[in-house]
Amino acid sequence: TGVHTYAAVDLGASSGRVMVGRVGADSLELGEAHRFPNRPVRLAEGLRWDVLALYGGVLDGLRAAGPVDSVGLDGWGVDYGLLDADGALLGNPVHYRDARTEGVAEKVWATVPAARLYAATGVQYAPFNTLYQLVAARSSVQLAQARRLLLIPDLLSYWLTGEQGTELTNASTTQLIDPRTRTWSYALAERLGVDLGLFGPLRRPGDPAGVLRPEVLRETGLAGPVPVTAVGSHDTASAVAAVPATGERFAYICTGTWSLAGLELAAPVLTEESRAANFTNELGLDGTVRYLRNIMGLWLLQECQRVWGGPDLETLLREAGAVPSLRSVVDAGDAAFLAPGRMPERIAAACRASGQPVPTTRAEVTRCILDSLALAHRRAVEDARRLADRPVDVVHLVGGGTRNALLCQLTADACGLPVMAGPAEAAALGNVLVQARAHGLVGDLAEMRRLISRTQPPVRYEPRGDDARWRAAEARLAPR
Ligand code: ADP
Ligand code: LRH
Repeated sequence: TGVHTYAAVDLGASSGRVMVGRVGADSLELGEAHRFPNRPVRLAEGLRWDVLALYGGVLDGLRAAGPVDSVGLDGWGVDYGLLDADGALLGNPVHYRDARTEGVAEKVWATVPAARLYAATGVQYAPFNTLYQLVAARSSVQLAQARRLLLIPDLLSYWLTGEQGTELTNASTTQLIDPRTRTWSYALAERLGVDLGLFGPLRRPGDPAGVLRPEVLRETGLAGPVPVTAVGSHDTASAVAAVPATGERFAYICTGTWSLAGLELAAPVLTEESRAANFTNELGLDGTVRYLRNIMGLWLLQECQRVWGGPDLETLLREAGAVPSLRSVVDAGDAAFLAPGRMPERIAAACRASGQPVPTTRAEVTRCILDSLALAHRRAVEDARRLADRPVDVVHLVGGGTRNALLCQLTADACGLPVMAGPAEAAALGNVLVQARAHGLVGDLAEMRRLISRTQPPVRYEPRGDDARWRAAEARLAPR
């Protein structure tokens, strides 16, 4: 029939899903085979991922997907599992929101100053960068016993195939890669006592990554051989690859648990000004650089929903839509919101501290979060185009947050630019198309994007022209 079928495993911080993409000469369809929650677990030793439950969800998803030509895996960045000499997992992978990295960066900077670290890796400061996690774990029994480190999507890929590797786009979130050479930063690792031998060989998106093991075929009812193909295994890399841009003058914002906002560039920006603005240079498909800033994202709302006992999201957003806009805003780029817990209180405290009205009802808190996210989107787009010296005519919004029409409209208003919203499952689409391309079905990145824009047309939001109000709201926050 000329139509090929690909399973995309996409592991987000809030849910995992197995999506099925059908790709033809000029067609692309995506369906959901299975979705499962990703619920971190707090143990006495700290916050951990329930990675076995995720693997179980992946197997269920592959069973539900049925026959496929290939499987690809992507997931959130920076975190990893350790394997012992027998290839068995050592403990539960540590969650990037765990407190073990508190104060670690400062210790690292005593050996390699922050400015040199940025010049060498282009990665923004975040306490959870893999580099800091490894330094935090330096004297742990587990790390001493470890013979292999696999980033989360690579770990699940290993369990499916028995083969080990380190996919490049996700490796770039470790802060151990040089974005100019696109390989390990050997000198830096040595200086900081990080053993690069722990990582498996680098793989690039499109590389073969093994075949499903016989036991996996039996458990999923699939008939082999089923190849696994390396994709942009950092979920943000896959999502950016699926931005349905038709021109070049676009900014993107991937909105899910995080908002990742920035530009696609041909080369990294490693200036001191860029470091001060906390922009990162992660690696994308085909030699591109994802020049972006991490913004707390819908995590702020997820955490409030948790405290409120899981109210209906649609009702909450409708009520928030009726609350007057921009009464109070918080800095959604502030790492103070990184840890879980007591989110409505922390947001109220931040409003109080900056002398703004304190949101009290759920609708007011939700409105404050959405206004604040839109404001952070504005700042990031503005900063990115200034720091990279690139024009921007349109903002593409992708990810689960595009299902939130209020957030899309507020982002258009705040940025003063048209917003093209969708697809919501961009990471899965990028994952599918890289597999399809590895099998000769689609062309370059621009062609992939045209195919997505034709088959999954985004929704357009026009800015409503109240720039002065957004500027005034911005002035209430601490200068960046
Ligand atoms: P991640 O991949 O980080 O787990 P997603 O991209 O799946 O995140 O986005 C999840 C977020 O999308 C949710 O926290 C929620 O705020 C938003 N979202 C999902 N579905 C809807 C919906 N039907 N209406 C409004 N917002 C939604
Ligand atoms: C989004 C994401 C983001 C990383 C964070 C840890 O899911 O991969 O790009 O910074 O998780």
